[in-house]
Amino acid sequence: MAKRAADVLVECLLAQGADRLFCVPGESYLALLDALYGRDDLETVVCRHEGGAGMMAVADTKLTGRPGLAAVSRGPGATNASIAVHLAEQDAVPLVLLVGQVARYERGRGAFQEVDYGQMFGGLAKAAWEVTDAAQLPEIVARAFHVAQTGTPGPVVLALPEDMLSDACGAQVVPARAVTRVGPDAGAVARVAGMLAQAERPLVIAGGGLASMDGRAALVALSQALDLPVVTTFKHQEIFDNGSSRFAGNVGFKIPKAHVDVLAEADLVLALGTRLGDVPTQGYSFPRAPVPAQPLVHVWPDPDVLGRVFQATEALACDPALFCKALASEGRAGAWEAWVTRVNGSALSLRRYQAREMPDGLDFGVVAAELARLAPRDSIVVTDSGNFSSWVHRVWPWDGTQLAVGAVGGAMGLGVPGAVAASLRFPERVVIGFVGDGGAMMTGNELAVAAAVGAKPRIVVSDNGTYGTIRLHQERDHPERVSGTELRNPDFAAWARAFGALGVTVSGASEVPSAVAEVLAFDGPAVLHVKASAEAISAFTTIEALRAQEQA
Ligand SMILES: Cc1ncc(C[n+]2csc(CCOP(=O)(O)OP(=O)(O)O)c2C)c(N)n1
Repeated sequence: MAKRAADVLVECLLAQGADRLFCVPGESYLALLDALYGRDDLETVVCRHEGGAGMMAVADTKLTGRPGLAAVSRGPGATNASIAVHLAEQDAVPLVLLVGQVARYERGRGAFQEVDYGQMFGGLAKAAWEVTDAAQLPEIVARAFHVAQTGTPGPVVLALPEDMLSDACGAQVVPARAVTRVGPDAGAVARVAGMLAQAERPLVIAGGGLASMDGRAALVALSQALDLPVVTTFKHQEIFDNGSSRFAGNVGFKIPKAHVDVLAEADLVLALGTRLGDVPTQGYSFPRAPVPAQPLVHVWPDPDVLGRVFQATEALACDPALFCKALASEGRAGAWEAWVTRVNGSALSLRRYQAREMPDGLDFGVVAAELARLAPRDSIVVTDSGNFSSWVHRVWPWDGTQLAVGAVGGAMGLGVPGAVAASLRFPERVVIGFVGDGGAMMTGNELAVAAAVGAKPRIVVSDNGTYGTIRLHQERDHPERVSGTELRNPDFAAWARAFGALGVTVSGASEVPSAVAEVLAFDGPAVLHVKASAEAISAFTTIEALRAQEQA
């Protein structure tokens, strides 16, 4: 009996190395679900919202380096999943999203839940193709995975007409194509070595393009060989040992100006594996756009990115890890111990944290610090987007070996599904998902998936009764006019228990050590509900201080 296209599709996905599909079902791809029936080589993880399914796939790719895979229904399923497509684009990680599509004879007729995905995802995805001929399915799947991983990695959407999936298909599986890693031009590396020989205060800005273990090793080797200080980009603090004498900090949000001023003393910047967006450049101020104040070496695999904003002295379209290796082999070009000590001292001053007594709840730093103290060193940290993560970034003992998942693109809702996906991928490790009360309620229903599949994320909810990040901006721009940022929350411990998870609430510092120990020791999904202070609005400031600044 001839195979269905859906059966061939499963074989194609396996050939690409896929082993897990996050999905919310839809009648538009029943044949695919049927082709997955009873298979254990391609696990189907049934999620509760397509945003959650997509976020799990994004987290999975961040942990494995292989493209994340999700399947959603047409129309509303696809629109729900679009947050993950946007995030994969912002974070430059490979994602393949399969979308059920109306039958071919219905296309263009305004059929039930019909969407033109090429248009819808046009500005978000690297590509969005509709497979109208089953005979071409293997070739298009192989291309989708390839495009997702090459150049600037990102999302690719495949729309699969419902009737096409049931067509007889005799096409052969197309094997995975190797992703070419382009090395640096030898002449350019020699010129960069020459620039280093002239420099007195060089600085490396290292981003997610070096997040693989191979990339991190190459970065460390470069930093050691040439004595280069390294500052990491937003949500990529994990890629370099924060205890190293060459650690120069993290250029995330709300970094104290004093530290940025020290970094800006650099007389040569090597931006490696980062696109240099507005966050790592602190609003395009350091390096300054479009013409930096100091010579800039920019290394990123995609030539389209280089030169788009910054006028680099040397722009190398190549694999950043291969660049690190090539430059390290050029040998040490100069001596700048005092500079390394200076930037490292400034970075370290930001990592020291003194918890504050607050009138309205716990300084979230108390909980983050206790988890940092007690959690196993190889714990995986997943952070949602929000101010609570400012404490995590500040107090976590990042040693360059840990895995971490966070949304560079700042999307809320990655925390809970990301932690579920991480726990599924690394069942033997402790996975801690930090979320705010805002993010927890966006995709927190995915806790039901943890219970269903035996994942054991430890979710830590900072319940400060506000969309704190926005409140901080609001207090800056419109002091004492709290509008649209307050939250009234459920009892998050009871909420956890409703999912079959452990639920523990802490409201005072003295309760924290035993609560943290209990949550870490629990053999199942758990929620630590932290009654957090809103006054302590971030790890760097308070509402009172913001208001005082405004008055001054
Ligand atoms: C999906 C999405 N919606 C809205 C925003 C805008 N936003 C950024 S942070 C934030 C508030 C986060 O609040 P919470 O999760 O409670 O954490 P907190 O900042 O209070 O620590 C909002 C609304 C966003 N980044 N993503």
